[in-house]
Amino acid sequence: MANKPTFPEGFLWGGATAANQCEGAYNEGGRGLANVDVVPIGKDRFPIIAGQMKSFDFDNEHFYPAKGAIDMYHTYRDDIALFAEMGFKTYRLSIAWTRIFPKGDELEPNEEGLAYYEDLFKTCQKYGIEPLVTITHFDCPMYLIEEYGGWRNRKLVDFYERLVTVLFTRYKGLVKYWLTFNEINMILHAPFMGAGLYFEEGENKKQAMYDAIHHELMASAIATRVAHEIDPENKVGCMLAAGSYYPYNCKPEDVFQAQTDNRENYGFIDVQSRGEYPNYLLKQLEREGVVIPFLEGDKEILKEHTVDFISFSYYSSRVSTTDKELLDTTAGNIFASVKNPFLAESEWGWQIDPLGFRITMNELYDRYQKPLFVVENGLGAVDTPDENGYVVDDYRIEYLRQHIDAMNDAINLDGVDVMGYTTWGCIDLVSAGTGEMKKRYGFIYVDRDNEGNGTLKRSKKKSFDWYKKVIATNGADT
Ligand code: P53
Repeated sequence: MANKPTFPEGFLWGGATAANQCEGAYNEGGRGLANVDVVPIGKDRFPIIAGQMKSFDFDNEHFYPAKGAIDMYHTYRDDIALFAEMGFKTYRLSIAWTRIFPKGDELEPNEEGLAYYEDLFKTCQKYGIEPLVTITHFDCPMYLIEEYGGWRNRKLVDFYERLVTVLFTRYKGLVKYWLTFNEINMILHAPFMGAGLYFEEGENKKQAMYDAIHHELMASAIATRVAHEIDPENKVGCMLAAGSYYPYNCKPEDVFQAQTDNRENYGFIDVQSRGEYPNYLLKQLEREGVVIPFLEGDKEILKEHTVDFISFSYYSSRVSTTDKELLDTTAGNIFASVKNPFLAESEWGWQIDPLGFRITMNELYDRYQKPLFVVENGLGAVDTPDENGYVVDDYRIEYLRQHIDAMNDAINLDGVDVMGYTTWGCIDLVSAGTGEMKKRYGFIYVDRDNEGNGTLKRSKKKSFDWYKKVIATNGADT
C-alpha cells in the first residue's frame, strides 16, 4: 500500500496505562487502599461493593486483580526501556493518589510515593519520553469514601487541590502534560469507579451524582489554575470516554435521541473547555429537580480556568434509537449501546469503527476548537503466545492500522489539530471493565492469567516491531 502523508512534526506517539491496572504493590511504600483495589474479577466486580463500602475487607472467595496487577511498581525501569525501544515520544500513566496521600486528607504527603514517581519520570526523561500524567484514573482513597462519602462531599475538592499542588510543585520541569480526571463522564455509568460513589437506601442518586460531578469539575478547574500558576509551561487537559452516537435510522426521533446522547457526554467537556454549564444541561437538571451545588465564586473559577487541550479515549462509535426494545444491544461494555448492523465486533462485543474515530475527532474539534490528544485506543483480544512468549497479533495490528489511518485522514484531509496518540495498555494489564488479564491490549505480552498465575515475564508481540515502524515513519507507513 502507498504510504500516507506523515503526521505533524513533534507528534507525540506512545502508549497508556493506569496505576491500578499495572502497578500492583497495593500495600507497599506506605500506600493506602483505594476503591480500585477492592473490585474483584468476575460477576461481582461492581455490585458487591454497594453493601460493603463502609468497612471493606478482602475476602477469600474473590480474586482482586489490582493487588498485584503486572507488578510494574517493581519493573517500570525495564518496561519503560521497552517503550523507548519502540520509539515512544510520550508515555501516559496515572498517579495512585494513595501513594501520595494514603488516606487522602493528610496535611503532609508520603515521601516514598513522591520519590517513586520522581524516579519513574526521570527514567522517562533519560529516554526523551514526555510523561503524560493522569492525576486520577478512577481511583479514590477508600478512607475518603468511608469517612466523607467520596466526591459527593465538597471537601474532596480541597483534598484534590492539596494533591495537585504537591504534584505540580514536586514534578515541575519533569512533567508538562496533565489530565485531571480519566473519562470524567464514566461517573454516570459506573459511579463507584468514576467518583467513589455508593448510594444510601432511598437516596436521590441523580442528585448525588451531580453533586459529585460538580465537585470534580471544580477540582479540575482549580487544578488547571494551580498548574498554570506553578509553571506556565504546564498544559492541562480534560478526558472524555468518547465515541459519537449515530442515529439508528434517519427518522427525526432517532436523530434527536443521538443528539441527546452525545450531549450527555459533551456536557462535561462543555464545562471544562467552554467554562460554563450548557443550557441544555441546566434545563434538563431543572426538569429533574437536581440542584447543582454552586458556591459563591464557582462560576468565575470555571469560566477562567478552562483546559488547554481535549483528550479522549476512543474504542467504538455508538448508536441511538427510540426503539431500543426492538434491537440488539452490544455486549460487555459499560457504555452498552444499540448494535450497529454495519460493524464487526471484538471478542468482548466492542464494535469496530475506524471511520467513527475520524467522525468523533471532527465533532470534538468543531465543537471546541482546541487541540485534541487521543489518549486511548486499541483492541482488547485473547492472545496465544508460543513457547517463547511470541504472539502473532495480526488482528491487533489491523485494528490499529485502520484507526491510525483514520486519524491521518482527520489530520491531513480535515485539518483537525491532534497533539498525539497513545494506545491503551501498551503493555498487557488488568482490564478496567472486567478485571481480566485475558483481555489484552499490549505490544508487550505479560505472562499472567486471570487467576494471578504466571511468571510476569515480558515478551514482544509481532505488533511491537510494527508500532516501532509506524513511529519511525511518523505514521506514514502503517
Ligand atoms: P477495558 C468502558 C468503555 C469505554 C472505556 O477498557 C472504558 C471502559 C471501562 O471498561 O475505560 C477505558 O479494560 C479506561 C481504561 C480501560 C480501557 O478503557 O474494560 O480508561 O482504564 O482499561 C479499556 O477493556
